[in-house]
Amino acid sequence: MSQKTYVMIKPDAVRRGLVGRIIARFEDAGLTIERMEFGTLTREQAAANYAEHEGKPFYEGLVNYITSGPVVKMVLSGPGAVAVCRKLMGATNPAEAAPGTIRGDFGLVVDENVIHGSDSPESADREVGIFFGE
Ligand SMILES: Nc1nc2c(ncn2[C@@H]2O[C@H](COP(=O)(O)OP(=O)(O)O)[C@@H](O)[C@H]2O)c(=O)[nH]1
Ligand SMILES: [Mg+2]
Repeated sequence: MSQKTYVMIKPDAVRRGLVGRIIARFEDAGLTIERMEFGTLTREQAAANYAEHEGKPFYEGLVNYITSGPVVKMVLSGPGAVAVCRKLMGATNPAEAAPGTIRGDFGLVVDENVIHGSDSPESADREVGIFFGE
Protein backbone atom coordinates (compact mmCIF):
# COMPACT_ATOMS: atom_id res chain seq x y z
CA MET A 1 0.00 0.00 0.00
CA SER A 2 1.25 3.45 -0.89
CA GLN A 3 2.44 5.70 1.91
CA LYS A 4 3.35 9.40 2.00
CA THR A 5 6.38 11.02 3.61
CA TYR A 6 7.77 14.52 3.95
CA VAL A 7 11.29 15.09 2.63
CA MET A 8 13.20 18.36 2.58
CA ILE A 9 16.49 19.25 0.87
CA LYS A 10 18.24 21.48 3.42
CA PRO A 11 19.82 24.92 2.74
CA ASP A 12 23.42 23.67 2.58
CA ALA A 13 22.53 21.25 -0.22
CA VAL A 14 20.61 23.91 -2.15
CA ARG A 15 23.59 26.31 -1.83
CA ARG A 16 25.94 23.61 -3.08
CA GLY A 17 23.85 22.84 -6.18
CA LEU A 18 22.89 19.29 -5.15
CA VAL A 19 19.13 19.55 -5.69
CA GLY A 20 18.95 17.68 -8.99
CA ARG A 21 21.17 14.83 -7.90
CA ILE A 22 19.30 14.37 -4.61
CA ILE A 23 15.85 14.35 -6.22
CA ALA A 24 17.18 11.79 -8.73
CA ARG A 25 17.98 9.39 -5.85
CA PHE A 26 14.31 9.34 -4.82
CA GLU A 27 13.04 9.09 -8.39
CA ASP A 28 15.51 6.30 -9.15
CA ALA A 29 14.17 4.36 -6.15
CA GLY A 30 10.69 4.55 -7.67
CA LEU A 31 9.10 7.09 -5.34
CA THR A 32 6.52 9.50 -6.73
CA ILE A 33 6.76 13.28 -6.22
CA GLU A 34 3.29 14.32 -5.03
CA ARG A 35 4.09 17.90 -4.02
CA MET A 36 7.19 20.10 -4.37
CA GLU A 37 7.89 23.68 -3.35
CA PHE A 38 11.01 25.85 -3.16
CA GLY A 39 11.30 28.50 -0.45
CA THR A 40 12.71 29.62 2.89
CA LEU A 41 11.07 28.29 6.08
CA THR A 42 9.66 30.69 8.64
CA ARG A 43 11.02 30.30 12.17
CA GLU A 44 7.52 29.16 13.18
CA GLN A 45 7.60 26.33 10.61
CA ALA A 46 11.13 25.37 11.70
CA ALA A 47 10.09 25.31 15.36
CA ALA A 48 7.02 23.20 14.56
CA ASN A 49 9.05 20.72 12.50
CA TYR A 50 11.72 20.38 15.20
CA ALA A 51 9.49 20.70 18.31
CA GLU A 52 10.82 17.39 19.69
CA HIS A 53 14.33 18.92 19.87
CA GLU A 54 13.41 22.14 21.69
CA GLY A 55 15.72 22.67 24.67
CA LYS A 56 18.55 20.55 23.30
CA PRO A 57 21.97 22.22 22.99
CA PHE A 58 21.86 22.17 19.18
CA TYR A 59 18.28 23.48 18.87
CA GLU A 60 18.98 27.19 18.29
CA GLY A 61 21.70 26.40 15.75
CA LEU A 62 19.36 23.95 14.02
CA VAL A 63 16.58 26.55 13.64
CA ASN A 64 19.09 29.18 12.42
CA TYR A 65 20.53 26.73 9.88
CA ILE A 66 17.22 25.42 8.52
CA THR A 67 15.95 29.01 8.02
CA SER A 68 19.25 30.27 6.56
CA GLY A 69 18.19 29.96 2.92
CA PRO A 70 15.77 28.23 0.58
CA VAL A 71 14.94 24.55 0.89
CA VAL A 72 13.08 22.12 -1.36
CA LYS A 73 9.96 20.77 0.37
CA MET A 74 8.50 17.56 -1.01
CA VAL A 75 5.80 15.02 -0.37
CA LEU A 76 6.93 11.66 -1.76
CA SER A 77 4.82 8.53 -2.01
CA GLY A 78 5.34 4.84 -2.57
CA PRO A 79 5.21 1.50 -0.73
CA GLY A 80 6.90 1.97 2.65
CA ALA A 81 7.92 5.49 1.63
CA VAL A 82 8.83 6.63 5.16
CA ALA A 83 11.36 3.86 5.80
CA VAL A 84 12.59 3.79 2.20
CA CYS A 85 13.41 7.51 2.32
CA ARG A 86 15.17 7.19 5.68
CA LYS A 87 17.27 4.37 4.21
CA LEU A 88 18.16 6.42 1.12
CA MET A 89 19.10 9.38 3.39
CA GLY A 90 21.43 7.43 5.69
CA ALA A 91 22.43 8.05 9.31
CA THR A 92 21.85 11.49 10.89
CA ASN A 93 25.61 12.14 11.18
CA PRO A 94 27.02 12.11 7.63
CA ALA A 95 30.39 11.02 9.00
CA GLU A 96 28.68 7.78 10.06
CA ALA A 97 26.30 7.45 7.10
CA ALA A 98 27.04 4.58 4.73
CA PRO A 99 28.50 5.29 1.30
CA GLY A 100 25.71 5.19 -1.26
CA THR A 101 23.31 7.09 1.00
CA ILE A 102 22.55 10.78 0.40
CA ARG A 103 24.16 11.91 3.65
CA GLY A 104 27.05 9.51 3.22
CA ASP A 105 27.80 10.74 -0.29
CA PHE A 106 27.07 14.47 0.02
CA GLY A 107 27.57 15.38 3.70
CA LEU A 108 30.33 15.54 6.27
CA VAL A 109 29.01 17.16 9.48
CA VAL A 110 25.84 16.64 11.56
CA ASP A 111 24.91 20.31 11.81
CA GLU A 112 24.67 20.58 7.99
CA ASN A 113 23.43 17.16 6.98
CA VAL A 114 21.88 17.81 3.58
CA ILE A 115 18.39 16.33 3.97
CA HIS A 116 15.40 15.81 6.25
CA GLY A 117 12.86 12.99 6.13
CA SER A 118 9.95 12.07 8.40
CA ASP A 119 10.82 9.33 10.93
CA SER A 120 7.36 7.67 11.11
CA PRO A 121 3.98 7.74 9.34
CA GLU A 122 2.65 9.89 12.22
CA SER A 123 5.50 12.38 11.80
CA ALA A 124 4.87 12.39 8.07
CA ASP A 125 1.20 13.37 8.56
CA ARG A 126 2.23 16.11 10.99
CA GLU A 127 5.03 17.47 8.76
CA VAL A 128 2.95 17.41 5.56
CA GLY A 129 0.39 19.43 7.51
CA ILE A 130 3.00 21.99 8.63
CA PHE A 131 4.38 22.56 5.15
CA PHE A 132 1.49 21.89 2.80
CA GLY A 133 -1.47 22.54 5.08
CA GLU A 134 -3.13 19.16 4.68
N1 LIG B 1 24.77 20.27 15.74
C1 LIG B 1 24.04 19.15 15.94
N2 LIG B 1 22.94 18.96 15.19
C2 LIG B 1 22.22 17.83 15.40
C3 LIG B 1 22.59 16.87 16.38
N3 LIG B 1 21.67 15.87 16.35
C4 LIG B 1 20.78 16.22 15.41
N4 LIG B 1 21.11 17.40 14.83
C5 LIG B 1 20.37 18.11 13.78
O1 LIG B 1 18.97 18.03 14.08
C6 LIG B 1 18.30 17.34 13.04
C7 LIG B 1 17.20 16.51 13.63
O2 LIG B 1 17.77 15.51 14.44
P1 LIG B 1 17.19 14.02 14.45
O3 LIG B 1 15.69 14.09 14.37
O4 LIG B 1 17.79 13.33 15.60
O5 LIG B 1 17.81 13.39 13.12
P2 LIG B 1 17.16 13.05 11.70
O6 LIG B 1 15.75 12.61 11.94
O7 LIG B 1 18.04 11.96 11.13
O8 LIG B 1 17.25 14.32 10.88
C8 LIG B 1 19.40 16.53 12.34
O9 LIG B 1 19.06 16.20 11.01
C9 LIG B 1 20.57 17.48 12.41
O10 LIG B 1 20.43 18.52 11.42
C10 LIG B 1 23.77 17.10 17.16
O11 LIG B 1 24.14 16.32 18.02
N5 LIG B 1 24.45 18.25 16.89
MG1 LIG C 1 14.25 13.43 13.07
